[in-house]
Amino acid sequence: MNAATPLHPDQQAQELSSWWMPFTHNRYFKAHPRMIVSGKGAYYTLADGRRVFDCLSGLWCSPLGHSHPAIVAAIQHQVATLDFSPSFQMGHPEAFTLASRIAALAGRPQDRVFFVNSGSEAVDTSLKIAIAYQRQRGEASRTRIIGRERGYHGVGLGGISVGGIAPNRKMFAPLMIPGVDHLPHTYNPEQMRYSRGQPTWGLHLAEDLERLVALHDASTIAAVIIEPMQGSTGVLVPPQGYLQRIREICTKHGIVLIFDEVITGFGRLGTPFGADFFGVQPDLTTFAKAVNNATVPLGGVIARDEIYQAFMTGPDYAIEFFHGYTYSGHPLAVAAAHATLDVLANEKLIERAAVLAPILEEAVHSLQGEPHVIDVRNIGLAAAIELSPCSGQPGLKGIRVFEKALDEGLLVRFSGDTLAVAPPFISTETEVRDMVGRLRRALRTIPLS
Ligand code: PXG
Ligand code: PLP
Repeated sequence: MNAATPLHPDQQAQELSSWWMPFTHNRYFKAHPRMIVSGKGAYYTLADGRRVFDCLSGLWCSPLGHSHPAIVAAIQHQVATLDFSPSFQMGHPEAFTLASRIAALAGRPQDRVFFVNSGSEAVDTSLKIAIAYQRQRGEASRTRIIGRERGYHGVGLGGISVGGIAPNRKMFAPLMIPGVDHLPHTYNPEQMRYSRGQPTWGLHLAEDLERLVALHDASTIAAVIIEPMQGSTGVLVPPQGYLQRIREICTKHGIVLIFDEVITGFGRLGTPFGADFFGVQPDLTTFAKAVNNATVPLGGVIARDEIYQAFMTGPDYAIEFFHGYTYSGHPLAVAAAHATLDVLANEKLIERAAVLAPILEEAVHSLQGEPHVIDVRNIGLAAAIELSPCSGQPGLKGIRVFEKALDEGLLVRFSGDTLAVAPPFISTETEVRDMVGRLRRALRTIPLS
């Protein structure tokens, strides 16, 4: 079928029925399909020929824009040279050099990098490393993991257990890992509405970690996992000093601190990692998405050298960590990541994200006072706009604004009644301002209800 040829509705329903789509209102979508057929730079082309600005860089993952020629060439070359190679007891050179480059970019060249294929796998891998590390160092009673309310850590069984988004959890209660507890989230609209960057209120919420330590005893707690900035739940920015305080408490009690940097890694805050932006270093860092501009699935965990070393016991011919995926270190994903890191450096795109950040901040906060808008939050090159829900129909306003924005030539992300934007680093200043201008028009055309 030619992607651009519209189908008869009956035929369409038939064509769309087989794919059970992820995180999608399947029935609504299949009745009102929205197809993307190509992408170039900061724009997607839809099946009806419309060109739309990619306001969320794909799903936070394509900051260099789509089909970047250097990345395309690298993948094409790689698939013709070595399309797959096993990574259990074998290796290919570029995976090793990529691991070194990622550790260096994180400013921790001694650290070790474990490759996986998604953020969810990165999270589950980090939890396994944390638990096993505690055992390796003689602290086997440390089995609890502390997550955070409203946290999103992917959809693996570990990730939903430590995550804090109710719909992702409620159906799966019997599968959850035991012993998990959660820190409170830090969002309080009364105290921080329309904050620019980090809110000044909320540092005391870090003390809840001390409360959890007092409740469970440090000897039962292996790790704390948090996103430096909660992206998926709508750009919840940590209060000033909060992450520093979490770090101090973890250090004091021998708790491994995991930063889930699946969204904040590789430049989204205008620094290589969120850890750099906030000046707080974790013990384990998860990454995925932007590591290779999302061209081929890739994720990973960066581990402090001392954590790696704790596993290096026993005979040297024995496997030290029983974990890995068929596609760990996949050659295509690795080649795409090398090309992505080259482009980030050559085109100075992390610096560019830092330059665009205040422009985005200025622009999105100008939406304060527009119809439906009840809060605006931002950090780095990311922002969220909170909409007043339609009475009795949460989520409907989000869909309405999303659809109007599409008519204005914008692909924004909505989750419930929250809109999120995280434009590509290659965007121009005009495109960033124009994105907000179009959003304003969309907001103004939707009836108040
Ligand atoms: N951790 C964090 C912090 C994430 O944001 C994951 C783990 C899971 O990654 P994978 O690759 O398994 O999806 C994520 C993913 C959105 C959105 O619109 C966010 C994510 C994924 C899809 C959409 O906010 N975050
Ligand atoms: N299920 C079966 C039956 C398998 O053989 C494997 C891998 O060999 C897996 C699941 C895991 O697949 P992956 O390594 O791609 O995560």
